[in-house]
Amino acid sequence: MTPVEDTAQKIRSMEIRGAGRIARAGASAMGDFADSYTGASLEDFVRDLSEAADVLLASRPTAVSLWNGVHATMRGVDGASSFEEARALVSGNAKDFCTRSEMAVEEIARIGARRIQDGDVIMTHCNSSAALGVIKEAHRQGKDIKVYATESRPWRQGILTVNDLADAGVDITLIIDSAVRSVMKRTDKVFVGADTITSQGALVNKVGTSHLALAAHEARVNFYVCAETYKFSPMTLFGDTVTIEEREISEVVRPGEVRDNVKIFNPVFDSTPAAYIDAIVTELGMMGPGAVYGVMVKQLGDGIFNRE
Ligand code: RI2
Repeated sequence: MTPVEDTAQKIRSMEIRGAGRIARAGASAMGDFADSYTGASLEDFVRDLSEAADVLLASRPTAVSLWNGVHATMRGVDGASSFEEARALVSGNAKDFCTRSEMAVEEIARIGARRIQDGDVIMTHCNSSAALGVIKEAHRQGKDIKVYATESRPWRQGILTVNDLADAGVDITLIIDSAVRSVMKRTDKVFVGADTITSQGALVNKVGTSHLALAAHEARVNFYVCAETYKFSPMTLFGDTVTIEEREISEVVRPGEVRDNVKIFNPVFDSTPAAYIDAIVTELGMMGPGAVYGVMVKQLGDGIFNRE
């Protein structure tokens, strides 16, 4: 197995997971591919690089962060005049992307923590490093907060969340996913992460997120999304829809647990319309979902999403 295939396999099996982490892993794999490339022809390099990108992008379909991370590494390659120049570009772009990604998560923590007041009760879903960064920063600032975290079936990423927050000293309570609506009554704010944000400002995130949003809307609880701007999907500007990943039924039931003629449907993400989102916390600042379109158009103009 090549190192690129190894990274793709780790992403597919969820050994590497979380939209930001898979983006950095994809970008790093591209950088490593360039650094260790043994050929010397520009043409061969560009072709093989593109194949490596395809292998990585096939590993998980929903989080556009992976697409943006992988494509960020290829920026300028089409205009390179030599193999060495192209290799240096990919290697440098990969490091830049990872640095910018980590800085964005830290900036989101600082910006998002300002929305949290002393005494707030917060709910979160799944395991988002961006959302947890906000919560931990508020706690670090000495704000007295209490957090409810969902279990997040079937992968139970909520267990990672509660242990992380417990280690940070946050008052944390685990709830099962179906307790969301009743616990929303005692919640002040919801903070979740994002796998993809569409040009319409809709959020695609771990399945169950849309239930939190509906329950928050009903209970008049503010619903915040924490997302680096490389989770904005340029493809949705042109009308593409986001593919919702369906995973193995073995993630839902144990072998022999249900009759053979029981069908199992395991979509692992869902879509929350912009109408249920109060604000998106990005590294550029807080924005309403309606502002996403303008930011995407500017990013396209700046060539951030392009290879050139
Ligand atoms: P950060 C995760 O997906 C969750 O849906 C989470 O909300 C999102 O990525 C963003 O995570 P999965 O890989 O980038 O667990 O904020 O399927 O860490």
